[in-house]
Amino acid sequence: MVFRKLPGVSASGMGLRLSQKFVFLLFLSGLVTLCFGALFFLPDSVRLKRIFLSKTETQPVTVGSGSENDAREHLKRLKNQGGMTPAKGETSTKLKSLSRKPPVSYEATEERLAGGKAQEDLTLPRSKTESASAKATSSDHGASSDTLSYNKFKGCLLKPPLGRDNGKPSDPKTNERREKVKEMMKFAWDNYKRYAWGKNELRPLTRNGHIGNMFGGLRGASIIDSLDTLYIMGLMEEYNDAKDWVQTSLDLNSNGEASLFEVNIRYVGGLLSAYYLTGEEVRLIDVLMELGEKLLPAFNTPTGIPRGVINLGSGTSWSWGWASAGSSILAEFGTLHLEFVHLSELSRNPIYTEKVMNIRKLLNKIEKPHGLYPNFLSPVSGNWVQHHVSIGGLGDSFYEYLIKSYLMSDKTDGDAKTMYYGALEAIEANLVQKSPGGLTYMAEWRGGILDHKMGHLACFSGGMIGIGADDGAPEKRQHYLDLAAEITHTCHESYTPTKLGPEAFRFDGGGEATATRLSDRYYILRPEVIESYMYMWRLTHDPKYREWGWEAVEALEQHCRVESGFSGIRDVYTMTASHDNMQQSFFLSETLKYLYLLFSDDDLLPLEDWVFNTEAHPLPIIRKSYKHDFHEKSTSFFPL
Ligand code: DMJ
Repeated sequence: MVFRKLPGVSASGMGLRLSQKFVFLLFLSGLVTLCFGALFFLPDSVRLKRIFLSKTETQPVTVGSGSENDAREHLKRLKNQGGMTPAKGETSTKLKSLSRKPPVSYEATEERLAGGKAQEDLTLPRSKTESASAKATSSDHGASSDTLSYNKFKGCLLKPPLGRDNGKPSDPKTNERREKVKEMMKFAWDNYKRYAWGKNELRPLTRNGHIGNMFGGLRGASIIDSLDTLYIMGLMEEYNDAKDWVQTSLDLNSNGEASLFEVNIRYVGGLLSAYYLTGEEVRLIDVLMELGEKLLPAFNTPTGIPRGVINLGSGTSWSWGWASAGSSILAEFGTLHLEFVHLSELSRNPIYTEKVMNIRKLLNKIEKPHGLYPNFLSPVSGNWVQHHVSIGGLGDSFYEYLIKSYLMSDKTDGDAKTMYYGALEAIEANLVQKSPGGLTYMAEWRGGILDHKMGHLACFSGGMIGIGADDGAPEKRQHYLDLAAEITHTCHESYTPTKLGPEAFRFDGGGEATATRLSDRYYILRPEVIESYMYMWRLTHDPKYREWGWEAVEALEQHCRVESGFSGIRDVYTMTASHDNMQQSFFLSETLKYLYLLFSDDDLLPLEDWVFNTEAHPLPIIRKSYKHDFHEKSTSFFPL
């Protein structure tokens, strides 16, 4: 109609001349192209862009169990069920929609599933500003009761997470030692903050930050890794700085190549712990949900065994160049279980649990040489690629996560238990050795040939065997505790003469727990030996473990403390240190935390309620009484 009034437009039909029609069509198509093209220039967070330019376009085809599309479907379903409208002023993505669903306590869910409790239990988190303004106080360590459901979760713990008096030991000497560790943490943190804020690690000699390439462009690894340590130590000003950084500056829109394992144990683990300890879900939950989704495409392989490296932007994943024949690494794909189960618990999305259960199923089914689990597995064929077995690097935390999965499931995960004790039996039969000098150690196994070498990383196994002792066969319990003590003793023996230990030590060529190669003599502030002291102290209360821990504190002070932080050293056999100029983030999350716990009462993060992930981030045991049963009840799981 409008056209009729235009000059030069005839009244017949549309009334346009051919040339006018052509110009008009040209104009229209130009406009459409312009609008669509403009989408490319919008920030990633804009919803329209997400709708039109779905990330799945760049994903490899999925064959394994479940897929990222399952997650998207799930998100869609949730959204359709309502309650998922983005808050005003916030960017909206499917993911953020999910994350805005309040974390529901296990107890609340249980009640809802039973058809009893009303929806008030699903209290929405307070707004960002409200939460941010709920500043922490030193007495409550910042714990807020943001949601009723969080309170309910806390109500299900057997003991208060921080103990009666934040774990303060009554013995003044022990308390002094604990205060010393706290001072070390503050010193390490202050220097990180001063010289490397927002970077991944501090370079304490050159006084600058290190980014590295493990986290795919993500920043602030030392911040995320420190959240829970600062919190349990009562360093509240520092904790609040760390929390504020997460809320305002942690950027997940990175496009780099990340280690699935490292991002999981440090970022996912660190954020989960921070949430469970403090209840401050704003941004923590959002970030966790978004990060979880970003990791899922790594599982898009024919077997569902994830590849080791993932581009957090595109979702493309591949195997490490150094891993034989495109294989995935046992200690990497076997160290996801604890965090992924908690991601499912918080999001009420079973996909994370399904992914790790699929790995478990495959490993359970596959034939194992002498009952052992080799370190390399093809994510395409699902077969072992090499017969190299190690309790140290490449294998270590797979075993750790078996027993901890069992413990974290409130001892209901029978498969994890069977696999753990089966693996331990095979390890004892094939790898555990006694040196001529009477030291017990874990050798490495290469297709039946033993390499009489033990890595520093393998020293975590003292603690692992210790915490698993009680649930072994009754006739084996004392034996496991003895074995744990022997391994811990051997690792302590390797800490000489600086009282710090080498990266790897050997028991051949006349050596006893000694690094014979120059290239094995370095110490990079690793926690594993101290980790075993902490567990053995909790299990036996033998005072020697605290004495050994104190030796390590003094050695760290003498050899690793420099003017602006702590640094690894190049040779543990030289009294004049040569520093490597790196304060690893695990020094803050693990080494100092385990030392602090060693000098604290057992009621600080009691083992009855918490398991530590492999980066020492405490995760709560999921009680039978409030655990979600996704498989049976998933349809009735979400509020309609
Ligand atoms: C940590 O990142 C974790 O403990 C991991 O499992 C192995 N190594 C480092 C610390 O040595």
